[in-house]
Amino acid sequence: MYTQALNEKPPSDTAISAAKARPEDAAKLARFQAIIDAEEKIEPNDWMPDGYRRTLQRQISQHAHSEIIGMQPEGNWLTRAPSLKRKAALLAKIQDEAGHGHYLYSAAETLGISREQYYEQLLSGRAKYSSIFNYPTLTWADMGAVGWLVDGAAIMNQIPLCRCSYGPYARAMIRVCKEESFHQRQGFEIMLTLCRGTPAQKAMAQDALDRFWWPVLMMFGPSDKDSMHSADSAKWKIKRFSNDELREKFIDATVPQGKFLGLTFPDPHLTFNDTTGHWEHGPIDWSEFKRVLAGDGPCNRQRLRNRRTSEADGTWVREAALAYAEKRRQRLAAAKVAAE
Ligand code: BYC
Repeated sequence: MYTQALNEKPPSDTAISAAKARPEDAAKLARFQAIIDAEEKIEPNDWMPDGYRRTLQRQISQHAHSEIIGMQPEGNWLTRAPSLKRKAALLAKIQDEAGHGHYLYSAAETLGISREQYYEQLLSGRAKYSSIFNYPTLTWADMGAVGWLVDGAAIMNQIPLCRCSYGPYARAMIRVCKEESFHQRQGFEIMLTLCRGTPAQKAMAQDALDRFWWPVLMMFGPSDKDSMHSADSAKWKIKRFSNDELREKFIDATVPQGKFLGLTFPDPHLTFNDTTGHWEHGPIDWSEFKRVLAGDGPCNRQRLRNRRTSEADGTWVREAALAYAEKRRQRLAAAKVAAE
């Protein structure tokens, strides 16, 4: 999607240390910030401060990893979907997520790190991916909860990213958001069907909400006071809303949907504040969030193990594709020589 040939060679480590040692050129910085303040896009070959580049490399690649790892909890239910229609929709959703991962890796590559290097960061356990995908999907209702809540949270976070200052990321997000909104609807529709079904089906939907609600709220990241990257990201118009603002918007949008389903949120403190017009929630267990980020969530090890196995199992496919491309190149070159 983005032409790598346009990119400058990534700087060597020595060049990076030299750049760190000298203060950024004040005039360049001022011009860069003026472009951002004028709501214009920064493009891959434009000058950008190291911090802006690093923030985007980190965020976009984490986002890509989340899409790819996020295929696993749903893949778990593909062979057990309750009907052909449900299976087809779930399969399409999972394939969309693979596509999102690829757009995002392409966008991240424009920042001077190759896709293979990003993969390596993920497989070695150095890169983060969204905490939510370290929770198990225990019942079919979890497919409803993931679509309704996880994709619902993803849309809330990603719609503002369509206006992110970095062109390739913003453009990738437009298509991703369109597809996420179909995902959210298919999830809600699964929940609606279960909630209108037998008491056992409704109980299954309630159980899925009980297990996913708090981890979904954590998807938006630490509270604003603990969010170390937010100030820079807001200044650079990567983030348009803070973590807490997006969490609040999500709760405001989702609580009426849950009430429509006839479900109860697992938060005794959840109350509507008539003065502010917002729902207020109880305390989030940030120790759980930290545990999951540190690699000790219910499924962290399994998710990475599966990813590493897939990468190893796919080696022969990549090698075969490269060998075929090389043979084809040689055949075409030979045919050209023969024709001359
Ligand atoms: N999980 O300073 P903060 C999807 C980390 S895919 C893990 O607030 P920032 C889907 C954060 O990285 C959804 N880590 O950071 C796919 C940082 O650590 P590092 C994925 C988290 O970046 C398949 C530290 O905590 N969406 O929807 O300003 C199926 C401090 O945080 C999390 C995206 O990736 C977390 N939840 O803000 C279905 C969206 N939260 O990196 C659905 C793009 C925070 O310094 N990303 N951390 O080691 C963003 O918008 C921002 O990166 C975040 C965090 C709001 C997530």
